[in-house]
Amino acid sequence: MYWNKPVETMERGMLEQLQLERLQETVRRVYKNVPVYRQRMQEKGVSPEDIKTLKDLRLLPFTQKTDLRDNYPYGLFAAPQSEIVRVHASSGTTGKPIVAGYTAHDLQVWSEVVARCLGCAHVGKKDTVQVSYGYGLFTGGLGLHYGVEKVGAKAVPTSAGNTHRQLMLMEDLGTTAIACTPSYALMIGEALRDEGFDMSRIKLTTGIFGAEPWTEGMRDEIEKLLGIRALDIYGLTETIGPGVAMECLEGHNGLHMWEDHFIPEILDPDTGEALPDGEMGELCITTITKEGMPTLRYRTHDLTRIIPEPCPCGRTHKRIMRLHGRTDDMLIIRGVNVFPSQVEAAIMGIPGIAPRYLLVVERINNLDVLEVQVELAPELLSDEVRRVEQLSRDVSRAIEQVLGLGVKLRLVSPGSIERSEGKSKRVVDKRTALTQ
Ligand code: DLL
Repeated sequence: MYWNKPVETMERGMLEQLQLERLQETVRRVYKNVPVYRQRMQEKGVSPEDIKTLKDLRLLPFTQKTDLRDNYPYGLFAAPQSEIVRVHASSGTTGKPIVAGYTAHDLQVWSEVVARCLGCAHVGKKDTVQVSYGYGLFTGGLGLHYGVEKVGAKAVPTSAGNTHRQLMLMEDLGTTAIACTPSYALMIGEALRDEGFDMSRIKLTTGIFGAEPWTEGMRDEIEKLLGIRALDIYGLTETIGPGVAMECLEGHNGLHMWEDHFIPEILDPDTGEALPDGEMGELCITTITKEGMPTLRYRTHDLTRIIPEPCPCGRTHKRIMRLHGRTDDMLIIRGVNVFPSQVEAAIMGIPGIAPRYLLVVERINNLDVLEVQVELAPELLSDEVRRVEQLSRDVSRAIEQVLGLGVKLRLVSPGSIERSEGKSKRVVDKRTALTQ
């Protein structure tokens, strides 16, 4: 079992000293190499020399997803392009994705933190791990993959989808652990049951689930269906990908954040003021070892709290509570991040379409289905059937291209999407499993 004991159980004083040194180095690096950070720091009257203690983190400017969008694709990179060996991407708030870059050292760090996560789940050399997160620009597949190899387990890179083949391989290869989104785990569990697989030939013991919100209720259901222990893994593209924090088997409550690589802060989402440990607020993360694209005080918009009590497992790295929701309107549909503003960007300017839309999300047979309702412009006569059909194809294609996700499109008659005097309602989320 992978267990970087000296680091994972490091005494707090030493850990904080290490964090300070790494923070200082990161701040020097971005100040020197990233004009946006330098300018922001100068505007706040802060220079790298002002970071004398960990508390001085609060002097630094925040980073937001919009900063990644505005500096697309490489503006926040802090290493020369010749040192970048990989990029990944995730949804931005409008048409373009956000891009993250990794140096060879960043990839080593990433494998290390994912390896620690697998260690938390007692996954090691004895295991065969089916990596059913998507491989590609999404960080889930490749992120888990290299961690699995680092712990010496056998990686089965099935990627997401093709459920029947997943089940066949699970049985034939003797898969003992699976990494995927919790909703896909439920689907797999149901398919195993419905397709009449002989459960005595399924060797699964452990699940590593994340990339979307899930609840204790969902955990119970997955554990029962698959006969496994289901553990929560957290991460985001902007800070590295999966592996920022992970539940351990001993604690089973709260996710250890690897504080020698990431510094967590909990903020009041409205004022941006730091809150004391134990209070619920927005998680803000500073990366302190990333070279390719370090992020200073990244506002995740994820809501959680720090659990101040030590964990029975002996790890000294602070735990965050299971993620509680978001402060913004980002939806996660089949593991893909979706902002309503992306749909708006896609449909704007298509002739015959009014800029009015509604996203309806449902979970049907444990699969998220996104219906997008878009209003036809009043001038479009509804008897022009061929025109409407063509329009329907154009609008679907425009939306699917921006989201990278299949949607069910419904063109609705002019004036039928509810108007509101205040903020317009863009989303109806009917997925009951997400209520905490
Ligand atoms: O979802 C990275 C990842 C891959 C994490 C595989 C875990 C497993 P992004 O696509 O950038 O990265 O999405 C990041 O997903 O800000 C959260 O809102 C949400 N999220 C990730 N993990 C969890 C989790 C990957 N365990 C965004 N619980 C984050 C709840 C999660 N939400």
